[in-house]
Amino acid sequence: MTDVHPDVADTADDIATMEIRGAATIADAAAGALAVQARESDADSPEAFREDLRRAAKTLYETRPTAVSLPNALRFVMADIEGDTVRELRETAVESAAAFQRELDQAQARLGEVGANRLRDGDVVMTHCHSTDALSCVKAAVDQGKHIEAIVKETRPRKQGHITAEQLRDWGVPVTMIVDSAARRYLDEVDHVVVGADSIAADGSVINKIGTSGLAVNARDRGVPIMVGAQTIKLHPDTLTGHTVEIEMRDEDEVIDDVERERIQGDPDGFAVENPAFDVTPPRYVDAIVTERGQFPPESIVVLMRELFGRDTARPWEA
Ligand code: RI2
Repeated sequence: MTDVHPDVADTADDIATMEIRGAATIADAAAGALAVQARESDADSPEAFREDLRRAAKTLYETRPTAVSLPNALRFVMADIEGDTVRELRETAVESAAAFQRELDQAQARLGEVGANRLRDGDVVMTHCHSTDALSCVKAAVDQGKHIEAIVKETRPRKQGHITAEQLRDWGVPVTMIVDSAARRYLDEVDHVVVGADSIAADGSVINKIGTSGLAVNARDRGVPIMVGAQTIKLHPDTLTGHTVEIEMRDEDEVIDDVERERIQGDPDGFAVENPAFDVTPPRYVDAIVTERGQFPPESIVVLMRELFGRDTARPWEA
């Protein structure tokens, strides 16, 4: 049994440590890594080649299995690998990964056009975390000549809001950065909350960076519409068959380091820290889920999910 290609191991590491992050970026990287494994595999039989790919997929899958775009990317790429020879298998694998990456690329631009139609000239948006899908809606609106301003939530613990702020500023969108707990105070000045999704469940629940659900509840209370930008790669097919979405718990060091712990507590025992990465926003707090296939009320997303995934929730990374 050979190891996975070093590029696959590197990609897996980068996904695990969040060097590579954001659902679409993760999916793109996973597809790219499978293509490398396919190109570089020295398997001498179709069975060995398939096993090589399966192990690469498993290595990638195990990094952040709760980010659904990752298993969806693996499913998509692996589903189109066909042939009776290593050469055919290799070619179809490389082509399948490339087709997936092309589709992913176009999906975001299409989604952005749809989301931009919801934004009017002069609107102020509030963002949470960093989502390329959500930002594509703002970018498309700016490209349409609309003046958009942004209130950007910092998004603890990893502060990905800073990435959002920098990106928006580079597009000429005036940005005001706030700490997470200031969100409610600023909602009166906001026309749309625009967030992304890590995954979407069959009932229209949105799983996104921790803090999204609290923001959505506050926004609903203030009458501010909530738009979720999410490519269909974010749809979680396992939820069609009753599975729930597992919430990733990340290392407590992201919240508090040992020095700080020691300073506050003196003795780190009896002082627990929890660090859930995501939370679940129920569909009643979401106005629209914007995808590359159009805008959906959250309750109807199940129709799109069935159309795209059927009832097939293949797990090609399993032996
Ligand atoms: P895109 C991020 O999670 C955020 O929760 C963001 O909304 C979501 O991924 C989607 O990102 P993390 O990967 O695919 O930072 O829209 O944990 O870029």
